[in-house]
Amino acid sequence: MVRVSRRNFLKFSAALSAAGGIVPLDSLFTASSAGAGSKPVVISTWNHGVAANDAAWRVLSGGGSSLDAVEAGVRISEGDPKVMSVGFGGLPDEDCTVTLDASIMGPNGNAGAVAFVQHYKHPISIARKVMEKTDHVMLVGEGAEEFARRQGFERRELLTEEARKRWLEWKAGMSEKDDWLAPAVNHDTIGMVALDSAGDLAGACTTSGLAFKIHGRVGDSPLIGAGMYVDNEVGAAAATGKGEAVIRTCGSFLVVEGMRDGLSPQKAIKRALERIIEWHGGGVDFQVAFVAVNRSGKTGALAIQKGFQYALARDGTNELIDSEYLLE
Ligand code: SD4
Repeated sequence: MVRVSRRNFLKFSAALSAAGGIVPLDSLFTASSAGAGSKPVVISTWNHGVAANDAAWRVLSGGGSSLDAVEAGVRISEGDPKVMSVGFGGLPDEDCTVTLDASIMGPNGNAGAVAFVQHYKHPISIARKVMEKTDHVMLVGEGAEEFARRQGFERRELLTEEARKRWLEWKAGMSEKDDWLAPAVNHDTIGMVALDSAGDLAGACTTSGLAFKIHGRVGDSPLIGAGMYVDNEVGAAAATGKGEAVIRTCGSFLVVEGMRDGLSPQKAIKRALERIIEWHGGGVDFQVAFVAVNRSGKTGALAIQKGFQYALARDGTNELIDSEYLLE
């Protein structure tokens, strides 16, 4: 059963508060995921998406490109040590090493990605360099880091004291009966998709992946078509949640293909999530959620389980919204 969303927090853009404007609640509701499309618009995953949207909106409202907007947006989460699932301060893997994955895709169909990056705070910007400076799409590990160094990125330690403390607590609670199949403790990857005033789409996705994962594990976020996908003729989508389930089903590509079939972003996400649930035998206990936008600026967001939130910025508003979800 699809749950009706509840808006528990409203954040107005600098422009609105500067104007001293109080926006009637009803008018905010019409700017919801079910509302009519408009541009520019940006939608991103989780509560830290609000700050990320603010940065993206500054680019979009100044007439900037969706590609610049999504990069600027997710860099906020990457740089914030309090966001413990993305970038600097992200939770480490089982060996206490922080490894980052990211992907970016623009309106011309070009894409860039990096995975298993250990010493650079902004993998999304390295991914963009891969897209723009090479004819490759993806670099991983040492090769990605060497490329970043040559591009002038600053090398640094990503593990914060707080993240190390969480790792120590996790380690202390481990027993030999433990495996890596237990539900992951963090699902806070930032995925962001945007439509600019010129009508062009872009997407970005960046993460430290599942906390305490096996050293070397890479999830969906850096995989074009899984963690994020853009087709400028159709729409864009980005994923959060259990990466393995998203990889197996080419999740974001599936959402975009749903829109190509004529579905609204919301219905396209629903169809993709139903496929994931079905694919995994029905009653699943993991979380997967998508955000999406189509060419006309209509947005969608939906999760398998309760608890997912997304941030939506358009028309001078930036709201954090409790997502609809599919399973009880
Ligand atoms: C991954 N999808 O690496 C990511 C994890 C995550 O919110 O936390 N998503 O599988």
